[in-house]
This record gives sequence, C-alpha cells and structure tokens, in this order.
Amino acid sequence: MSIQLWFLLLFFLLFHLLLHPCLPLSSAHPLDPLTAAEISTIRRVIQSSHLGASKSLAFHYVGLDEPDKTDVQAWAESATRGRRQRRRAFVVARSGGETHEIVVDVADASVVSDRVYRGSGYPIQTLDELEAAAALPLNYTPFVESARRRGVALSDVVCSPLTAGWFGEPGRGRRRLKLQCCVAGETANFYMRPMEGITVVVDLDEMRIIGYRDRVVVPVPKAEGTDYRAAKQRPPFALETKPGVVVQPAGKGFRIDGHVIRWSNWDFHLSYDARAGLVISLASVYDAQKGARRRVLYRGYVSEVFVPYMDPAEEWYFRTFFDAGEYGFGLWASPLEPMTDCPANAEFMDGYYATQDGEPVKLPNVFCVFERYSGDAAWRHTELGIPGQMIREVRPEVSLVVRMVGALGNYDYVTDWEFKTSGSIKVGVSLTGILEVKGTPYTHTDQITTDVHGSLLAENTIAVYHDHFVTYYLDLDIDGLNNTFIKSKLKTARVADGGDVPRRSYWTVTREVAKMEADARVEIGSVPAELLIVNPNKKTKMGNHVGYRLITNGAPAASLLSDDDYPQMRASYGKKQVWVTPYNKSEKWAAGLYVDNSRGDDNLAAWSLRNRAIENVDIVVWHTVGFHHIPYQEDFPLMPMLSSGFELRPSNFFEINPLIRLRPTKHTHLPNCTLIV
Ligand SMILES: *[C@@H]1O[C@H](CO)[C@@H](O)[C@H](O)[C@H]1NC(C)=O
Ligand SMILES: *[C@@H]1O[C@H](CO)[C@@H](O)[C@H](O)[C@H]1NC(C)=O
Ligand SMILES: *[C@@H]1O[C@H](CO)[C@@H](O)[C@H](O)[C@H]1NC(C)=O
Ligand SMILES: [Cu+2]
Repeated sequence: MSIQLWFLLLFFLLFHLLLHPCLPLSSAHPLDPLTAAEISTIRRVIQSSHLGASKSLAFHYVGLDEPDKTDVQAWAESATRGRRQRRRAFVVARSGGETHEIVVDVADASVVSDRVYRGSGYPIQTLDELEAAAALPLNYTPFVESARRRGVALSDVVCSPLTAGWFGEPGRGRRRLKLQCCVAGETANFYMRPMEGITVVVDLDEMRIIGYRDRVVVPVPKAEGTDYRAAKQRPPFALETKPGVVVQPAGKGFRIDGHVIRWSNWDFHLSYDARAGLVISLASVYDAQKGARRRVLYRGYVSEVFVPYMDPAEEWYFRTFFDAGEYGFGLWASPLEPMTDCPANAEFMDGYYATQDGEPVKLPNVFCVFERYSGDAAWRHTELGIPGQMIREVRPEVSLVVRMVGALGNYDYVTDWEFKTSGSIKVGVSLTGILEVKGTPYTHTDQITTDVHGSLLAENTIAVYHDHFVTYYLDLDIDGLNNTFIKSKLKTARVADGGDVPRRSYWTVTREVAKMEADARVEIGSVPAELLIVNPNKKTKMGNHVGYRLITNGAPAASLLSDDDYPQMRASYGKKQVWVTPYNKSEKWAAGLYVDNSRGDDNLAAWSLRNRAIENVDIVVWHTVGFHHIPYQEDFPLMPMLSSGFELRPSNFFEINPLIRLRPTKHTHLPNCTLIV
C-alpha cells in the first residue's frame, strides 16, 4: 500500500470518528426491544421446533430476555462495546393445553431452552382470543333471548372481556374469562349502557361459553348524553381560550440514537415491552462539578396495575383486574396523536409486539419524547435586603418527558417519565377514559336506601367504587451498584426541663438503615419519614452518603381489602406502598409471572417473606401509586384527567444545587406565535 493510500485511509477513519463520535452506540444496544425481523425469526424458530406440530400453538408473550446486568453494565462502560451482543428472547407460549417458557437465541435462530410451567396461574391473554371470546354471546341462544328480553338489538351489542380472578377454586383450574355485554347503537360509549344481571363464562382453551346466567333484568341506561365524540355534542360550545404551540427556533435539544436518548445532563435507554409498556434503562446524569456521568436508575417500568372493584354482586365481585399481568399494559398501548396527546415539539417512536400467531405487529407512535417548557422556575430569589440594591435571579425550568398511554378497554392511563436538569426524575400517572358502570333501576339518589357500592352518575347508572394501584419497579443504582435503603424518621422531642428557653418541643431525625427486607415494607404516612436510597460507599465532601429520595405526590393509598380476601391474597403487596428486595433477575412482576388465575404464591410480598439482606447490595425499590376512586358526576360520560405520581430527587447526591452555575437564558427574540394572515 502506498503512503498516500495509508494517509487517505487514516484521514477517512478520523473523519468518520469526528463526524460520528457515537458510532458504536448506534449498533444494537443490549437492551433494545425485539425488532419486527427478530420477532419473525422467533416465530419461525418455534414453529419449526417440536412445538410447531401442535395446532394450538399460541404466543402469549414475546419479549427481550435481557442479558445479565453485569454484562449490560460492562457494555455500557464501553469495555465490551462493539462486541457482538447476545440477543435472546423470552417467549411464553401455550401448546396442547400446557404453558411453555421458551428461550430463543435470535442471532443463532435456535431454541436455547423449553420448559413446561406446571405451577398455578396462566399467561397474559392474547388479543386474538379476547376478540374471539367477546364474539361468542352473539351466537349463543340463551344470550340472544336475554337481549330480546331487554329489547336490545343484537347488532348493537358489544361484549368486553373481563378476567375472572381466582376465588379459592382448587386445582389449576381452567383458563376462564367472563364477559360484560353492553349496548352501543346511537352512542360510541357502550360502557355506559351495560346489560346488567347477566354472567357469561368462557373457557378460553375450548373457546366456548361454559357458564351462563341471566339473573335479573335491569333497565339499560339510555344513550342520550353518553357520547364523547365532538360530532355528537348538542350544542357544542367553545371556551375563550386561544390556540398555542411550542416553538423551538433552534430545534430540538435531545438526540435519539437508536433507543438511547441524550438530553441536557441526562442519558437513558427507552424500550417497549408488551407487558410493561415503557421501560427506562441505564439512566445517568452528568455532574458538571465532577465532570462525570453518574448512574441513577438501572431500570424502571410499570410492573403491575391492580384494579379491584368494590361491588360484591354476582356480576361484579370478580372484577379485580391486573392490567399488566392479565392483559399486557404495553400490548394495549394506544398510538399517540401528534399535537394533542403530545405537544408540537414531540418526537415519536414505534413498538412491536407479537400476535397470538407470533407475527410482529407495529404499534405506531407508542411513545413520544418532548422538551417541556412548563413556564415554571427551576429556582429563583429576590433580594431587597441589601441597601441600594435589587437582586433577582430566576432560572426557567425545562425538562424532558417520555410518555406512553395504556388504553385498557374503557380506561386510559397516561404514564410519564420526566427528567429534570436538577437531577430529579418525576414519574406521573394520570387516569382518564370511561368508568365501569352498573345498570340500576334508580334514577335519583332519593330512591337509594342501601349501599349501592358506587355513585349514581346518571339515570340507571352507578359508577362502582374501585381502586387503581400502579406498582413501579425501580432498580436504582445510585452512583454504583450497591445501595442501602434508609428511613429518616421525624420524631417529636421535648426540650430538657430546666433549660433557659421557653420552648417545649421540636422534631428531630433518626435514620434507620433497612438491613433486611422486613425493615423495608413501608406504609407511607403511617409515621412521618423520608425514604432514601443511598450509596453507602460514596460520600460527599461533607461526609454525607450520596443518595436519592422517594417523594410521593398525591395522597398515598393502600388496599383496604381484608387479608383473607382472594384478590387481596393475589395482590398481597398492596397494603404497603414501598418494598425493597435484593436484585434478582427473575423477580420482575409484582403480582408474579403468571397472574391470570394466580394465588399470590409468586408475588412481591411472597418474595419479601424470605427476608433477605438488603444493606449495601444491589437493591430494587417497588413503589405503588394508588388511587381510591369514588366516582363523581364530572366523571360522566368520560372522566377528566386525574393525576398522581412520585419524584426521585437527588439528596446529597450533588455537592451543591447543580443548577446554581447555570447561565441565565438570554432573552432572544422568539417568534411570538401571533398568526400572520
Ligand atoms: C430469584 O428469584 C426466584 C423467583 O422468586 C427464586 O426462585 C430464586 O431462588 C431467587 N434467587 C435468589 C438467588 O434469591
Ligand atoms: C456489592 O455487594 C456485594 C455483596 O456484599 C459484593 O459481593 C460486591 O462486590 C459489591 N459490588 C460492588 C460493585 O461494590
Ligand atoms: C407578534 O408578532 C407580530 C408579527 O411580527 C407583531 O405584529 C405583533 O405586534 C407581535 N405581538 C407582540 C405581543 O409582541
Ligand atoms: Cu378509576
């Protein structure tokens, strides 16, 4: 090779490195979700295995079998970057009446392992079987008769699949589902028009109705006033608000490299999972003072959503839904609409899930990512105390939001992860959509003399009391792998008698280190306390342990069901809002891996009973955001957004306010958004 050619080559290489300083990253990240092509490969591999012979082969879950944490961490710390990453998938499939757990090596296109699960509980139901089950009543003579009795046209009937729960039945039980049938017709809001008094039980493996009872005929609420579509509002009205959009004259401030998002001082990986939905991994924050990137959150996602209803009637008692484990929180994610679901400056990402047949399906716009200009200040101060001076310093708050909406039938959950330049991560969950209502003869509260287990929202319409418990998996790795959970308890103290001040009491703080899992089951609000996750191996210059703290937004809610009630056994973690477990790759789902027909033997509370050591090891914090939902009339016919959430806030993580040296924003001439016509 001539010297010129060498030079050219060197130049070419340098040029590329300079242009693409992050080139190795854009090659697949070990935590990237399965692509459509990978899902197709998995399908082919399993179909050509011995399982393929079975006519009943059905894919219930197909997701990434993520590499071991040590490998991912080593990769992230670039020691092994560029090396071929292991790509494996975890598949739960049903075949011949059995549940199989299959690990597929996607790169080698081979089955690594296949084992039959023989414990209690069944996998997430597939969308295809839910759809098939919902159509069964229309060809079922007793139901046709029930519709006739109620004067309902069959062509207006819409049935929804309801998981049946577990109520002490012995044995493994069948895969069952119950159906709630409603009347659409003149309204899109069929949920507000239940055909009350009917119980339909479906065997999912046989796909036929195995139980039917029409117990009582109750008036079907009228369609009038139930529709939420703009075209159906009579008369529609406009409020005196003006249109507005976000303008970013210098463009977006974040970069998306594959699934890695970099914005301001934050870096994280964003992926989609059919069960969890939105998954944040490897979130780290840049510390400008230290000149270093520091680890905060290894993995965070919605692990379970438990929604028990409070009506013990025959058609209602079993309604105790686990939206992630029974339905798939990501499977039911809704495509986000630009400009309304997310602001004008949002960027969107797609997700892929596998159908019952194993085919990949694209979920367009499953996530949006945008910078939020809240109009609030990140910090401020006005100083009038220095004679002759007026000092005012204000720094505006800008944050980055990642959003997904899980639309589980009637309900919509807006889940947000907001990254703040202050180092905080704010997690929000908002509820909207349509309530589950029960048909009733009542048309006015004056007629009601007994407990109707809900609120009368319209004629013949009771919205039943219920809860929403959204449980987050938070594998925090504050400034390193090994962390400790601390409760800083506030306690009233007395001023010693005989002192020379008239004050009698004050509060002070005692720190309790959680050594074992039993020390870390917390009912928030039972005693005043702050909850910290610290790295006991790292201290600030002042000698404080670096940490983050968990701050709840909104009133904490815990399950009020009695301990011997079946749904409570299945969600026995629901009485405490915080649990801490030592990291274990297979403990991912708060209500267990198999939730449909589960008995609570493989859930967070059961794991915690082992009472493992949790001090200065890799720990996972589980936090439940709860809502007790007493419906009000404004929730009819569709409820306005109700929000709650929590914040993970640096607490002795930085040496000082990380934004104090932030240069004030210049008052540039931004377009003022006045429409020029
Ligand atoms: C990890 O979790 C699984 C499921 O709970 C359990 O069977 C296993 O023993 C755990 N491993 C360790 C090391 O605790
Ligand atoms: C974390 O703690 C475990 C258990 O004490 C120990 O074996 C391991 O070396 C520690 N790891 C780090 C990175 O400090
Ligand atoms: C906004 O910009 C338009 C067009 O440049 C200008 O006519 C208008 O006066 C501006 N309004 C304000 C409030 O600055
Ligand atoms: Cu609700």
